[in-house]
Amino acid sequence: MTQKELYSIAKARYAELGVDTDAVIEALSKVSISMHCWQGDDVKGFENAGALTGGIQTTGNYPGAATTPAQLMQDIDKAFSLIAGKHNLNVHACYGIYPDGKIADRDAIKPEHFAPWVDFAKERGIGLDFNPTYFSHPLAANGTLTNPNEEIRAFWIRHGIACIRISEYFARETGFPCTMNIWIPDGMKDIPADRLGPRMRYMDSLDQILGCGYDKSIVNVTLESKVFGIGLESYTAGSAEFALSYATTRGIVPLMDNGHYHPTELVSDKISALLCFNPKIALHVTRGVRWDSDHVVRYDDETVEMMKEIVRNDALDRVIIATDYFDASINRLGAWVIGMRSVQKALLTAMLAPNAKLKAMQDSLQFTELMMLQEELKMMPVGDVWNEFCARNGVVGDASWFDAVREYENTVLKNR
Ligand code: RNT
Ligand code: ZN
Repeated sequence: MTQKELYSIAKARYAELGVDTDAVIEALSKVSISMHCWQGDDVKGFENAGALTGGIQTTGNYPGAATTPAQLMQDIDKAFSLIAGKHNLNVHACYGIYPDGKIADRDAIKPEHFAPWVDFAKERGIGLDFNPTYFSHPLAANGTLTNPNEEIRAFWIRHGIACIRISEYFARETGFPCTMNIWIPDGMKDIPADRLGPRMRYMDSLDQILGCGYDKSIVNVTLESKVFGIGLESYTAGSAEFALSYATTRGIVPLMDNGHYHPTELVSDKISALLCFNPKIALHVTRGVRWDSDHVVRYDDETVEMMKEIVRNDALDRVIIATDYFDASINRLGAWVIGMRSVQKALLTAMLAPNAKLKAMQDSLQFTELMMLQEELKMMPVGDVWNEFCARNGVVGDASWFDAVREYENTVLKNR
């Protein structure tokens, strides 16, 4: 049977459930995910900063990591060519580009250092998102925005403001709003003597950064929480309660990274709670595995459940979806594409569910029927709709996308 025939059978089967697959494909084609640039080079950036710090870690030594802006951009292009739709690119502040080798310190970065990223985005008609980099820097060794040393704290406040200016520049130049996510690793390996002090300084630092005055109609500032980091096991200043309270009281956007909670806590359950109180929320979609919060996203139950919470609550325009993971043990391009396509597969699955019908079953207390239908839905031909979605967007739906990665590895990555 041809793909078209398989699709028309799937279309008919979903129609029996009241789901219009053509409408779903069209809706999914419009969903833009913010793809992180840092999967391509193990979060190294272009400042020759040395080791990755901040309690995050990449493991593995797969050959072919990008080491220059040109290589990273080439890899991003290749990855995008295997992912349906148009997506934002998410850039970290440590990815400034310095052709003369004169690297600007973090508090002195300027829009001009990111101009090649703007050119890249403009040429492809995509938006850019941004992140201050509060790690992998000598002054980050003992805290950034919580630092008890006022000079060091002021340095990092200046960094935050510099990043807001770059975010405004991104938005103005590309014509797409820019999401700027603040995450700091600040915390303690062992039991603190003072938990409140660092949090009060963090609050003040953030107030100073946001107080710089910026165009809120084009820059969405988000604040990401975390539960612990490597070497920061006992205390994290920017905990969930801190970040959420700060974001809601200051009118910025709370960001949940689903690798940043205790293992039995689920972000899929938190999305609706936050939607009650916030006009917008943001997600870092990742996969936590034991101590690591940054494994490559897969098409697993929790990813699907998170996407269901966005889709069935009609919140696609209220939830900023970004990826955040880094794996140096496999082909980095493969990691990008697998993760992005997994988020899309999860979104597709959520969109193909008869959500109104399921909700009505819950409200009328038909719990056995609800469980039955939720399970039966798992056997529906989502793959045939996926293939059609990919075909309509000019990319391959099946595993043959990987041929392009293999070829790229043999012709480009192996020569690095
Ligand atoms: C770290 C956070 C943060 C980083 C990026 C590189 O635990 O998830 O989002 O992954 O800023
Ligand atoms: Zn994150």
